[in-house]
Amino acid sequence: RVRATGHSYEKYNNWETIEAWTEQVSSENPDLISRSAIGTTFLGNTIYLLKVGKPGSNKPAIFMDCGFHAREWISPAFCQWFVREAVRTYGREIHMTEFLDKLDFYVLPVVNIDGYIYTWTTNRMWRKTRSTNAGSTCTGTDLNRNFNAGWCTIGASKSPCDETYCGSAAESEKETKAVANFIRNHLSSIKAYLTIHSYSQMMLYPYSYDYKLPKNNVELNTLAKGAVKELATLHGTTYTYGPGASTIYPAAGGSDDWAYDQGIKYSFTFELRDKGRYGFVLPESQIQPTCEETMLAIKYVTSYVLEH
Ligand code: ING
Ligand code: ZN
Repeated sequence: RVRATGHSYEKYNNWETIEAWTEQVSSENPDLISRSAIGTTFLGNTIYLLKVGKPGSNKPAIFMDCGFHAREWISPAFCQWFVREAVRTYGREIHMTEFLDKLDFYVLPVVNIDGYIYTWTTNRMWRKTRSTNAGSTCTGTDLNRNFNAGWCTIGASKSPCDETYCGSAAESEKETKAVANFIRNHLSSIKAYLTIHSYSQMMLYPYSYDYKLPKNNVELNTLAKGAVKELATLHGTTYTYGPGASTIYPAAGGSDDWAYDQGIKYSFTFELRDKGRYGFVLPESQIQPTCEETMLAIKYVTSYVLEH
C-alpha cells in the first residue's frame, strides 16, 4: 500500500496525494477552480475534473487530460503543474489572465487512476487499465485504443494480453465512457482537445486511425509548428509534429481522433520528454523543465484558439 505523502509539483505524486491535492487546490482557489467528478473507474476510484477559469456565461473551453497511460508519470505531473501555473499567474501575467477571463480549461489530472496506482504498488511499466477481461486471465484495456474512432482496425489488438488491447467494444471501459460522455455533453463549448502522453517529444494531430488527413490539416500543421518552436525556446527541446499515423504509427481508437470527429477542430496528442534515454521513467529533476517548456506550447495553442 502506497502511503499518502506531502504533495510536491517537482515530484511524482501518488494517487492518494493527487486526490487530496484536487480537493485542496480547488478549495483554496474557489474564484478560479471548481472540482467535479465525471465518473468512477473499474476499481471504484473517483475521476475528478477541475474547471479552471473565472466564472462567466457562455465561455468557450479547452479540455486537457493527463494519465491515460499508467506509466507515463510526467503526464499527471504536467496537469498538476498547469493548474498551479494558472492560479499562480492569474492577475500577474497578461496572457494567463486573459485566458482565464475568456475561457475555461477543463483539466482531468489522471484518467487511468487504477493503472496509475498499480504502477506505484506493483509494476512501474503498466500501461493499461486494471479491468478484468471475460475469458482471459490477462488484465486491462488500452484506453487510447478504446475510443470509437476506427475502433480496433489498425495498430490495436483484440487480445486482452496485449499492451494495445482495444477492449471488448468501443467505450467498453468506464474511464473512456466518463471522458467521452463529458465531452459529448460539452461539445458546444469545447474548442480544443489536448491529451498529454509520454514519451518521444511529439505533437500529433489527427488522424492516427487512417492515413487520411483532417480537413484543416494545413492549419493544424502550422499551429503545431508554431507551438513546438515556442516550446524549444526555453531549453532547446526539439519536437517533431504531424498527423499521428505518419508521425508516430497508425493506431485506431485514440481519443484525439475521436474528439476531432466529434467536431473539435483543434485536437492534439502531446508526447512529452524524453526521446528514450529514460523513457517513461523520467527523473524528477526533469519535471520542472519539462512542464515549463510544455506550458509554452499549451499557451501558444490557447492563444490561437482564442483568436479563432
Ligand atoms: N502514444 C500514443 C499511443 O496511444 C497515439 C500515440 C496518439 C496513438 C494518438 C493513437 C492516437 O500509443 C503513447 N506513448 O501512448
Ligand atoms: Zn500514452
